[in-house]
Amino acid sequence: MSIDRLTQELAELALISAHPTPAVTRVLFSPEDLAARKWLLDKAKAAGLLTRIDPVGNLFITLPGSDPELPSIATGSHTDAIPNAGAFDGTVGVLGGLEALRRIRESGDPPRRSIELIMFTAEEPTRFGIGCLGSRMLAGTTSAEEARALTDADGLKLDDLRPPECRGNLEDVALPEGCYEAFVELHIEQGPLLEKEGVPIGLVERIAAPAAFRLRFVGNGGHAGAVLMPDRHDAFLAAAETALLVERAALESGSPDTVGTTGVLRIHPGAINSIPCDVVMEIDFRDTDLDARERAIARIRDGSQEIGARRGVSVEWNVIHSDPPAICSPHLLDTASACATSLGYSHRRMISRAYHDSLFMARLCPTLMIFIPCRNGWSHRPDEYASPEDIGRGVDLLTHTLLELARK
Ligand code: HGY
Ligand code: MN
Ligand code: MN
Repeated sequence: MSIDRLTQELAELALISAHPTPAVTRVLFSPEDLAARKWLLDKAKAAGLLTRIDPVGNLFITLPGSDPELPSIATGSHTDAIPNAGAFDGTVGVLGGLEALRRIRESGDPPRRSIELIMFTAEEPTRFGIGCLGSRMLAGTTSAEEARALTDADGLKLDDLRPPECRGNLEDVALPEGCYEAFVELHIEQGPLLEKEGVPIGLVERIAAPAAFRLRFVGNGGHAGAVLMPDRHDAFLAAAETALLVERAALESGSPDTVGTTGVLRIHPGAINSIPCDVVMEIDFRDTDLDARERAIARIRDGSQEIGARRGVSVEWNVIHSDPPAICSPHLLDTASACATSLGYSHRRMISRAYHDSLFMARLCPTLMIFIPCRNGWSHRPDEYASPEDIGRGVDLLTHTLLELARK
């Protein structure tokens, strides 16, 4: 089956970006995000599929089954992109899912269960500092009230940003458990394993548990020339020492999968001749081993207080989110493995170190992720790349797996 249509669409979507190609930037409810949503809905309608949008902006594209009362089979991913990202993170799962639905519809043999493609709102944390907002709300992990309280760097809230077509009641987003029979997400690996081993397909058993924290350091500030070093309470240096502790706690956690990143730092007043008096720092910390993660985080939290006390800087610790890892469905793993074997695709079981909407869909129904290789394992950068051949195998397997699940 030709992959040209999908390859062409991935290239088209990549051009809907706040930054010039090859960079891709599409932040929640930015003009580019809204344009990408409209582009996708137009594609879905042109394919004769049903579409709807929920109050937080999750898009649902449905291929009705012959027995529509049965719980549907779902697939999906995201099209939002962090600043200076690539063309394949998330989009392979959304456009690959659209391609699968079109192929099934074009086969003329309707599935028994309806198959629903979901484009999740805000998988990336860029706008509000929390990832997977759309799937968290579908799973009821984030309430409407918590979502309304979120503010972006400009103080804007969800209700300031939601486009007219998403104007419904946020309380209506959450879905009941069992609403879907299964959920399968196709995604690039965002790691080097599959390419290194020359294996075209990864079947994900566990999705790492992400936790994120916002720290605020408040010191005395002052004139960069007039305040002598022993008299300083420099908020940035307390943050810098804490960032190094994040690295050490991850390296010394006792688990090879622990990763810690200080990716956001805001310094006030941010003038070259003024000592930083107020610094906000955001930490992303993950592991598939929850105990190892929690031990390392406790070390960072206690250490940051010790650093602040020693430097005369106050330290505020806020949890942005702290989620348990997801375990994928053994039944779905076996189903996809049998489909891959029938297609002649070698495959391996593995973990996901990135988080995905599957992390929250796993709270609603049996869930599986299918990975394909990406060049050098690179992702979240403009030179992120997945070949048409690898994407084609991923879509073949996704299509066969969805069909297999939808016929039961
Ligand atoms: O950060 C992640 O793991 C995902 O790409 N948002
Ligand atoms: Mn991403
Ligand atoms: Mn992603």
